Amino acid sequence: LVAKRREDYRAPEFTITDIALDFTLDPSATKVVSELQVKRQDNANAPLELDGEHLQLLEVAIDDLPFGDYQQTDSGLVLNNVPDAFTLRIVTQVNPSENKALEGLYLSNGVYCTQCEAEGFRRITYYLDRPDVLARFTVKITGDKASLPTMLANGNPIEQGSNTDGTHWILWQDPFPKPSYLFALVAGSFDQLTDTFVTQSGKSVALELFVDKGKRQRGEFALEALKRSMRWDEEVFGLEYDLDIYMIVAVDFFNMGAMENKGLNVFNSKFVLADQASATDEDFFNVESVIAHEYFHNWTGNRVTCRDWFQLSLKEGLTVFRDQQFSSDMSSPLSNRIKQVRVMREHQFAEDASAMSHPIRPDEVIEMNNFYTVTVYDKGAEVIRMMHTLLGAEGFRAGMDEYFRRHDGQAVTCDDFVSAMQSATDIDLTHFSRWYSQSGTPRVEVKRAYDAASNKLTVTLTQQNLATADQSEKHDLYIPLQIEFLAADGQHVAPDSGMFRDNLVILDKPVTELTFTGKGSNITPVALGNFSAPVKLTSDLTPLEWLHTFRFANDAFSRWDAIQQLYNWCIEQYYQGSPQQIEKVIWQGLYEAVEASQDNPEILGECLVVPSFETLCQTRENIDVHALNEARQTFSHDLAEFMSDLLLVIYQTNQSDSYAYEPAQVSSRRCKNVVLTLLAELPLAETLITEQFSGSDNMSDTLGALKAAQQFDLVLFNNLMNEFEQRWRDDPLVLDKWFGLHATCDRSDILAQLTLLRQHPQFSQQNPNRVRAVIGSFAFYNTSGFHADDGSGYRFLTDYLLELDKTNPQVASRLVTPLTQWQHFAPSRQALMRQQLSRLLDDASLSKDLYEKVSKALA
Ligand code: B3K
Ligand code: ZN
Repeated sequence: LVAKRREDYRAPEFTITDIALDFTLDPSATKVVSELQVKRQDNANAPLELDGEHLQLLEVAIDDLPFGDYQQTDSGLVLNNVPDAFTLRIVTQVNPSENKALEGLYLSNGVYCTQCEAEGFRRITYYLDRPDVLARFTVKITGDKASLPTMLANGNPIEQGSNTDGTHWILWQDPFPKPSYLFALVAGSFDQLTDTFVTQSGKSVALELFVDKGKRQRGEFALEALKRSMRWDEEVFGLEYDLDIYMIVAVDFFNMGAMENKGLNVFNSKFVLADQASATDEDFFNVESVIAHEYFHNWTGNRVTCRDWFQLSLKEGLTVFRDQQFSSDMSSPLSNRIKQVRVMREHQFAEDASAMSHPIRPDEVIEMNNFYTVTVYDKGAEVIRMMHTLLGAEGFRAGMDEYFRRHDGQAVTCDDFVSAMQSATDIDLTHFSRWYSQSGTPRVEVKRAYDAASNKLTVTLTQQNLATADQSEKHDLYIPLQIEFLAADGQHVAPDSGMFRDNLVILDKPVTELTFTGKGSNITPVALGNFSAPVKLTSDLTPLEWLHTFRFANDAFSRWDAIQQLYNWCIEQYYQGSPQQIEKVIWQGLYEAVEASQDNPEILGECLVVPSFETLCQTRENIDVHALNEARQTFSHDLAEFMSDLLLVIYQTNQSDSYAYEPAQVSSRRCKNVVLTLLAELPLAETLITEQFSGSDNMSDTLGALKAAQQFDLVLFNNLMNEFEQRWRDDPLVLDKWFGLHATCDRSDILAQLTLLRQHPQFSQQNPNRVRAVIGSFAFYNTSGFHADDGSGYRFLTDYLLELDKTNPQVASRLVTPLTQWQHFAPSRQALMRQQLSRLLDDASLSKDLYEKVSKALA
């Protein structure tokens, strides 16, 4: 298997201006007639090489005459001696019911649907399946009238009719030329929600949401979220929707979250369906942000798309940034920012420290589906955010306007984006753009030195870019570091010079120095405000200075982060076996910090979350997993004990009468449930847990009680879980929460439990949501079970992946991630993990998805 390289990009030799598709739907033999208008792009005499996989070829004709001068290969069809411009007719047959990879055309509970990004269209017909070939699509669908009353494709329906054999047909036309990855077809029987949105220029858009029969009410929130997204994009970016219809379909079998197909988004039902009884606040949040994300793609992704897949962050990083800004406007900037930073510290830093490390614009790819990563998406969004910080909101908007002015209707590169942004202000982005090509997490160190003779304090900011698995040579980056300085009395002080702007310093070389003259030695630098750059920060702050930061910093994120840093330091003392290093004044300081925040449930709730095990791993090497996990738990226990009276008060004050999904309630509920998890360390929690469980009128509180019970004691946990199962046994989406809780339980017989879960009537290996709920939860979040000392957790995952890879390599390849991230652990554990990776690599039929990750992890 050879990797494709970014630098090998070549413009296509042919293009396709128009495509007419004609589908005759049948579960095992769907016929696809494709008529392409093909044009040669260069003068060479090259053959036409079309992509195609898992297709049965029935017919080829050029300009209405049968054509025989072609070869079928493993990866497609090569047509020799073709004219410079011609009509190519290709008839293929596919088998949707056997398609368990859920790429191309497949069946989800009887619903026909498609997933084409990145390279799934080639499983539908032979085509130039690459994003820089943009064609106008018309799509005719014929299907059984009774079982498939709804038949959808991109654009507008222009004609329909019935046949005498019980089938009906419909013709869709999409006026916007698009790459094949944005094609979609859906056919099935649904409940439908409809609405209208009037755009800022007065155009009326029909909104249509399709959900499983009986689930209409659960779709209402998503439809409202869609309207909020449409309005927001007009207000903030001046971007209006461009078709007459916007359709969203929810399906149960889906490999990822959702897909932004032009005018016809297909969604994992998990990101559409939500109501008070069945969805948590977090579910509501996710529904709204994924709805927004896919909607925002209509401009950043669809109107302007990627030239090639190495440029994926062009659309994904930018669209994630846009959905983050939207979410933050809809709810609260602070908790949103914390959520985003948790993803970076838990998952993206881990990826960058592993063999899968890659720049946000990768250079080498074997299987493109492996690169829909936290690096491309979330670090990509951080890079866009840094541009936003540097250019300011206005400059950023001007750059975006210029980007659309230059590139609407085109397939472009990340460089094109940066150059449009560059044109908006005087700020030179040349050095900055290295963030696109360099992988790895930079380290930034903050150190102070005081010279008494001159009464001068020097703050030294050092950046260090260490080699990663994919790149040995590194360069200095252009890092915008938000920073403030606190004097001993909590007042702010400013350095002598050297700031880019108020509170912003640029680190563009290995060492940057800021000096303070005549202000004494006692100055606390508060660096990385608002997480202004995706870096790992170390500093010489003392525990008491973290508390000082919490009290006096202006930046709310920095205040939260100060407490996180302090927790990290405390846990380290436990880990080193000397918790007595944590002096009384520190415990007391933490108590006071919590006490002082009582009227702000938002920051309070976030501050009472102890850093996750995964986050703790990112700043340590040679980790003893169980010792670190235990250190974290013991610290949590002691913290809960130390402030139990206060926690009880907070728990009692944060009760709301009747449920609403609105920011103040969400913060307060979160605060209450975070407190309950901490209290679950103590015997007094039992009544609180059972009472919350039985009195709950919403899924957030129910799940909060279950999580606390899981922490508290197995007997209570099992009782409540049984009750929960009785209530929700026929609701797979809700039952996923139940599966996930069982799979993350800290118990010695966890593997037997997992076996039982796999035998549960609602479990299905074909359904990615179920697989992620059971196997994914275990591998990613069951620290004690997955990392069992005898390697049984690793073996369990490997056994499972060997099976799953045969049907759904894309999902298998996601789930292997924890096994590939062995770098931070002690050598003996690394060996156990690598041993299982070798078992995977030994499988001769391993998919290229798994092969790419496993071979890198073993290199
Ligand atoms: N663009 C899709 C992701 C496609 C993943 C293909 N393996 C969803 C999104 O990012 O909006
Ligand atoms: Zn996206």
